[in-house]
Amino acid sequence: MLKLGGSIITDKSVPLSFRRDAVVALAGAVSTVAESEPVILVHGGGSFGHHYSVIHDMHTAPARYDLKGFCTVKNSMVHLHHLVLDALYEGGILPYSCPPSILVHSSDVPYTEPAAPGGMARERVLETYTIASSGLCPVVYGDAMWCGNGTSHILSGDAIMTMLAKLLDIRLAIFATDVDGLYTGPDLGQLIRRADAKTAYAMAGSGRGAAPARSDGGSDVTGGMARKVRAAGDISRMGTDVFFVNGNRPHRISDITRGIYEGTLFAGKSRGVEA
Ligand code: IP8
Repeated sequence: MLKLGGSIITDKSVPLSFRRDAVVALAGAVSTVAESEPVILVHGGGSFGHHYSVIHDMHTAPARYDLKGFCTVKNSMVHLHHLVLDALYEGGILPYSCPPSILVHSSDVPYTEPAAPGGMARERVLETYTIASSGLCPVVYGDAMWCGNGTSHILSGDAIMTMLAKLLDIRLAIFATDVDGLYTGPDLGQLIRRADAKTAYAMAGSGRGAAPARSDGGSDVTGGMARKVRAAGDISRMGTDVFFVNGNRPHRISDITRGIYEGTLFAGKSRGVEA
């Protein structure tokens, strides 16, 4: 399971800027993996969804957000998703679009994460594995979601990663961002090679389940790196190895599946991966 972060698929400093070449290159690396094992992709919102979420003041907590704003955010994600699908196809992947609204019951959309499995359309989630096993590659994305009773919210791709990991037996979970992994300090400092769930929760700062810090200069309504790290803690506690790697070096993603990594590992069960 691989999350393509918004910082990889878009230029977050320029609204509505898709990084087509980066996604095509990633698809090339991922397609080699998909030849030997099922792959599920999730992508973030970057300078599409987050750009409009900030403008329309939409967040992860359900509320009666302005409906025009809700539609604008959601439409921007459909637009980005379409661009991602085309670039994945060009790079050698056969993408199967899975809007999150088919995987989550709208009236049950949880607003605290990790999300409860009760909120998921279990059969649909299990079906993503069957689809991935058939040679297609399911592609899910963070989105603006209807919650019922006039409320909506932003569901991040990181929360989707946690939700999928709860129902599927995931071998590896990889978060591709625009840096080499996680570092000991804010000015990069030293790359952390290996950590565990406890460290993840400590690093996420505000503690498990608490409101995440804005780690992206206020332009990331879902909490940026803090939320990703918390998701890594939750997924690794389920027994899956979780990696943070630089998506601008696509071979690092395929290397992980061969037992070699350059990045940060949150160790689940030991699977013999070497630094
Ligand atoms: O980039 C957020 O997904 P994320 C999607 O994975 C929207 O947090 C609509 C902002």
